[in-house]
Amino acid sequence: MPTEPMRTEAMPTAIRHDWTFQQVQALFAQPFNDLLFQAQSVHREHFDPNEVQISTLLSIKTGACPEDCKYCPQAGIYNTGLEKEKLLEIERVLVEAKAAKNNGATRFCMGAAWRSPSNKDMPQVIEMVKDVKALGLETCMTLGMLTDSQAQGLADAGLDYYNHNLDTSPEYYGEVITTRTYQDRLDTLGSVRNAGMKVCCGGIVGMGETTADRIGLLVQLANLPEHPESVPINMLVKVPGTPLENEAALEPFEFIRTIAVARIIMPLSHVRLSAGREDMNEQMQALAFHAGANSIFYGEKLLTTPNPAANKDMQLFDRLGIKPEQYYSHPDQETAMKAAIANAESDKHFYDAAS
Ligand code: SAM
Ligand code: DTB
Ligand code: SF4
Repeated sequence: MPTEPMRTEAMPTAIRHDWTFQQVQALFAQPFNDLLFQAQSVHREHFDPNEVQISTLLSIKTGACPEDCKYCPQAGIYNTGLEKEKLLEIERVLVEAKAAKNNGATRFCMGAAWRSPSNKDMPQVIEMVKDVKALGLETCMTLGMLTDSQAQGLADAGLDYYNHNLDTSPEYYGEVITTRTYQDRLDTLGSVRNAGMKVCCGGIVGMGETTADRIGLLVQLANLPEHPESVPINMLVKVPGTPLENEAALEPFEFIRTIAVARIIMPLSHVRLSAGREDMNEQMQALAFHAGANSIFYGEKLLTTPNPAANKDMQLFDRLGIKPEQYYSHPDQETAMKAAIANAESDKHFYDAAS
């Protein structure tokens, strides 16, 4: 009986866009150690296993969103007690971007609680892209649905990445969002690609979906015409006032399996351990890195909810021997990381051996 040839260093995992549900299900169903070994092996074909890319988020327009995403504290129809804010002034954005850079981030991601940007807001947003980029940071935005011409305007301004998530499987999607369709999201991803920007696209787990839905999401992502360069895997942040506030927690190993399968089927993508790290202990985060996650959101706030303190992350990196990506080529970042570690060490109350 013919057998599959053994994969060697000289035969990297193929980049495929024809994954079937059954194939991805089989990856998921492997014994945990086999899955992690495979994920770590694929990871090492393309990445330094001890480097993690770090991005800092800023909400540039907060709350009062007209959409009904059931997970989201910014949807205007849920009472989450969030202070709404209009589009931030450019000066304020630049203060935050400079602080992110000084803390060692290499990418600055700006998010707005919009269904889609209005053409009236585009000039201000475009100026933000140009000015943040001029600081020497990579730029990312997530503003909702885009038309082709809005996407082109952002690309022309130099925007490096556009984040637009598929969130879940096509089958579960309607349980979570009713005000825009899955196809709307795919269309925006098409506009972003056509405009020449890099795509950041992933989803959320822990919303009450099944394993089949998590598989369905990953199949969608891997079968896009090109794999997203960045794949954020968010663990639901359960915000009081949202319809998903009492959702049962996802089993931690199921979360790690999701990361591992994303790594295997999108070998060249950065897989981001995204929202939800406040609810993960250090061991779980270390397992996620072992499963092939190689990007995080860094800084004490996501868009509106808390994220681990920067010095706590740097201390964890230090203990795991992880370096921020581009650490060696950015002297600023090396200085920032050393300062953050020193700060963490003099601030021992952040170190909780039980966590
Ligand atoms: N309004 C734009 C949109 O939806 O495309 C951009 C901002 S929106 C907050 C960006 C992404 O954040 C969502 O697609 C979702 O994946 C993620 N997100 C929002 N609330 C979350 C939560 N409570 N837990 C985890 N991820 C969340
Ligand atoms: C992504 O996938 N996760 C980020 C970013 N893209 C924009 C947002 C997470 C938001 C978590 C809830 C909040 O802080 O409002
Ligand atoms: Fe609005 Fe985006 Fe939140 Fe949905 S996820 S409610 S579109 S801010």
